[in-house]
Amino acid sequence: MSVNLAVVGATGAVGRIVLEQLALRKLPINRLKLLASQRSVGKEVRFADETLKVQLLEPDAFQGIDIVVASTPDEVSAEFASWATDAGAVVVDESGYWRMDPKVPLVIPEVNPEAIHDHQGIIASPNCSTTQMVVALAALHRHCPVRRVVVSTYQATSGAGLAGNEELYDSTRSALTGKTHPAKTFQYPIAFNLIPQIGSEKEAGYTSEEMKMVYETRKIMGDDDIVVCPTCVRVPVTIGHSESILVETADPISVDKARELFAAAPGVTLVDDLDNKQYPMPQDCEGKDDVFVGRVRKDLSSPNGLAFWCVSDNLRKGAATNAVQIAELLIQKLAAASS
Ligand code: 11C
Repeated sequence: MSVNLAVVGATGAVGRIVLEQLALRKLPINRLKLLASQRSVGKEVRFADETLKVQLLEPDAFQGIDIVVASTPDEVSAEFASWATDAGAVVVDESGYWRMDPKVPLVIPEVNPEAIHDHQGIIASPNCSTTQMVVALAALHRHCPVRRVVVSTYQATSGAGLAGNEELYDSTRSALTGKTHPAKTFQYPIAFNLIPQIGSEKEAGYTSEEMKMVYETRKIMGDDDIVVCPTCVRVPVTIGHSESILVETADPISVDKARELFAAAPGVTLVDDLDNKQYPMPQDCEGKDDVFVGRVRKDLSSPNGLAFWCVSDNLRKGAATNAVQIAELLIQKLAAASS
């Protein structure tokens, strides 16, 4: 079977990769519609062998559409989602707006694919820093329940969209020529710097980005007893979020067993050979769909603890790839229902 699919936010940093993924993964698309705000209307975008024109995101835009893949700011998603669901489409939404709504499944296909069956028109895709951590944690959790996580992130500027990368380039050029570049997207100049704030203050001294890692992890893993203590940091890297993760499980897991679990887990690639300087780095993970894990070792401070390093392309598995994988699951579900 083939579907009519709309991509909302097609000209953004993630939307462009959604289109690449749709073509690369050969989704059975009958009609593809590209939607965006007035600013992008009329822009031409290549898809496979075609050139498509971006159309206006408006209430009537979803007639005849089966599936929507959307990468927009929260407020845009809050407004358009009912236009799509009223027209009978299912929305795969990458914004943060719907994720914690109890009626909306929050899905990582390698972790909780069954959750898509409970949708009521909207399925949410998690925040990028949550997704890569949960794909890795799930490998351990299936063997022995995860109880506590302490995570520090090193997040790429593209997490803030195309403007984030522009600001890194501009502020780097300015710094190299002895000038100062005003920070707009980030709180401070990002060149040659680290900024320990992503998002706004949310609760108890944690930022909105950090609290996403707390709440989304529990919802996806279906376990409200998992406690997460995050620190999210913006770093001068364009693509690829990195995370230093300490995890405590209900019983100890040996390093060898953990490596075996990571190596066998869907969506995980293990790169772990310190003697030969082999570990994941953002440069090597850019443009790839997996979550990369390395530096697996015992947590010296806890008998049930393991430490590891985790890197993934935040625009791919962290955003576009995960959403397109959810669309694939929906198409399988539609095909099964129609056979
Ligand atoms: C960042 N993780 O790196 C954010 C971007 O909730 O989908 C994605 C925000 C979200 O800035």
